[in-house]
Amino acid sequence: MKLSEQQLRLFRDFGFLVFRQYLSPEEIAQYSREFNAGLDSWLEDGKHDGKTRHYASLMEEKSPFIAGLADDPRFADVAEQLLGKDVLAIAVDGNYHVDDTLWHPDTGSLDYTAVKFCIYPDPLTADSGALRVIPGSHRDPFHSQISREPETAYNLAQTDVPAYAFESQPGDVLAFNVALWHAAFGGARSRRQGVVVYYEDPDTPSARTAIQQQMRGNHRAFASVGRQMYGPHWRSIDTPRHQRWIRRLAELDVLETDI
Ligand SMILES: O=C(O)CCC(=O)C(=O)O
Repeated sequence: MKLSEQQLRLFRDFGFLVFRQYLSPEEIAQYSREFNAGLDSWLEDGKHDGKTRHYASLMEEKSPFIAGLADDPRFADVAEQLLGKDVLAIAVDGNYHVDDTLWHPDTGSLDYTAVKFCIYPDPLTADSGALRVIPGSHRDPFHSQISREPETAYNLAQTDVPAYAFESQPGDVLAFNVALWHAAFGGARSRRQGVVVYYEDPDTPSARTAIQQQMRGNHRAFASVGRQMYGPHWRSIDTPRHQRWIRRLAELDVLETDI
């Protein structure tokens, strides 16, 4: 799939892009099944209590279709075009969210670029947990000026920060630059969100260092719940591009956890 000049420009200038009905109804039905199977398999009694946010990797054998989306040209080729270079697939995972997600970007460093595709398998509106993004907030100086405390900084409630709300139907996908500020409000307990994340394949020392630092944090998060980030299923996906990702992560010394 080839993005148009306008789509690339929209992503560059505003930091996000919406793809309506990117996954077919059949695909989203399979996505939905595997999502629950994957997330529930990381729960002690196999059922989410709706009380605390629950996160699980979807790179495992319980969710082969979802894990395979990282290799799907609709995601991998598009990520390469959005970032304008080779990318590395970093994570495919899911969340049962339970509370509002307050305003934040996903990275503390602008030394590398990355894109996150968000898949919400249930219909969402602005007030029932749709992802909100602040257009253009992925780049400095705007990026660094925004406050995590809009109440104090701007006398605005979190929900009143000016933003675009990604109101969605199952099958819609939003891709955003991970430096973009985002939030979500009013979702139901166990609101489902899946993501596919790619980092740029670093070709400068500063990008490489920033990615290595970020990856250590990613591995630590997995280790804290007794899991390995990249298990046998993920490592065994046998496409040339996937195997190149694995080799490159190893070369960058970020395939394994060092803790
Ligand atoms: O609550 C949400 O849907 C947003 C989650 C989030 O912050 C993210 O995907 O980075």
